[in-house]
Formats: sequence, structure tokens, C-alpha cells
Amino acid sequence: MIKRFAAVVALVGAFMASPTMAAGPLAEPTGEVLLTITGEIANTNAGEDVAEFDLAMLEALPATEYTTETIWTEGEHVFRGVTLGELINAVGAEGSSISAIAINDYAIDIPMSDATDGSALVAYRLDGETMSIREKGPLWIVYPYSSDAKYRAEIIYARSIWQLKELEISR
Ligand SMILES: Nc1nc2c(c(=O)[nH]1)N[C@H]1C(S)=C(S)[C@@H](COP(=O)(O)O)O[C@H]1N2
Ligand SMILES: [Mo]
Repeated sequence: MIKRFAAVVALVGAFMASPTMAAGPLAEPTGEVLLTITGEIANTNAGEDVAEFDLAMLEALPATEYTTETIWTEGEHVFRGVTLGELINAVGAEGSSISAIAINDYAIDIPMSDATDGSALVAYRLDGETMSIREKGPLWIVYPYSSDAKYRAEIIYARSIWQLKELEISR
């Protein structure tokens, strides 16, 4: 069952990765909705201006993985997710600013440049495992802190929103 699920995800991933499909119509979530994207987006699946993603849909997008330390965890960890850039590309975002909102209603603006430069990662797995809410999941925006001192800064920590539930794209 798990194997078959993985195969389907890999297939969808390959399909979505082809350039002509990159910003194509969105699938609809069949599992629990982890992320809602609202606002200035072209590709929707839950009414006007709304795109919903379950884990399978997020995992079907091109994945990025990096190993880093964080100030909230011990030692090095592998974060796997979809870059904010790939994600907003998938919904055809037409805005210039991104507001990220957490389950506890913490909210922070993330500049579009953090999406386009590939640094901000919407992580859905830590060391291969999905993250519970208690473990700062199910979605945690992380940066490659260990790779450069510029990511070890208070403003980047403030953008490192865990328990992410919504992205609002505005002009
Ligand atoms: N979900 C959520 N993410 C969050 C916050 C929050 O309150 N809730 N605080 C942010 C801010 S402003 C900073 S500086 C760091 C704070 O991490 P700390 O509480 O471990 O110091 O996490 C960021 N991510
Ligand atoms: Mo902060």
C-alpha cells in the first residue's frame, strides 16, 4: 500500500516537473488540507482565489532537501520540502508580497526574493519523517542556516514560521 502510494506520487511528480505542466491546473486534495494559499493566484482548486494542498500534492511538486542546523533543534537535520518559489509558481502567484500565517495565528511577511532565490523551504519532512504539530509541523518554513551567516539573523528567524497553515499572496 505504501509502495503503491509512493509510485503514484513519483509519477505525478515526473508529470508536473515537465515545463509545460509546471503551472498547470491543480489537483484537488484527497487527504487532510495542510496548506491554503489565497489571494493573487491564477491556479485554484477550492473556489475563487483559493488553492488547497494536502501532503501528497506538496510531495508531487519538485522537492528540495538540505542538511542544516537550526536554533530550535540539536545537531544537523535533513529538511525536505518544496521551495517557496516552486510552490508559488504552482499556484501561478501574481502578487509581490507573501504573508505567512501559522496555526497559532503568528504571521510574518516574507519577501518575494526569499521565494525566487530558493532559500525559503516549506519543509514537510524532517529526517524523512512528517512533523507533528508538537514538532513544529506539519509545515515549517526553514532556511539553510548552516550554509551562510546571512541566514543566522533575527529577521530570518522571524520568517522561520512553524505550524504554517496559510500563505496570502497580495500585490
Ligand atoms: N508558528 C510560529 N512560528 C514562529 C514564531 C511564532 O510565534 N509562531 N515566532 C517567530 C519569531 S519572531 C522568531 S524570532 C522565532 C523565535 O523562535 P524562539 O521562540 O525559539 O525564540 O520563531 C519564529 N517563528
Ligand atoms: Mo522574532
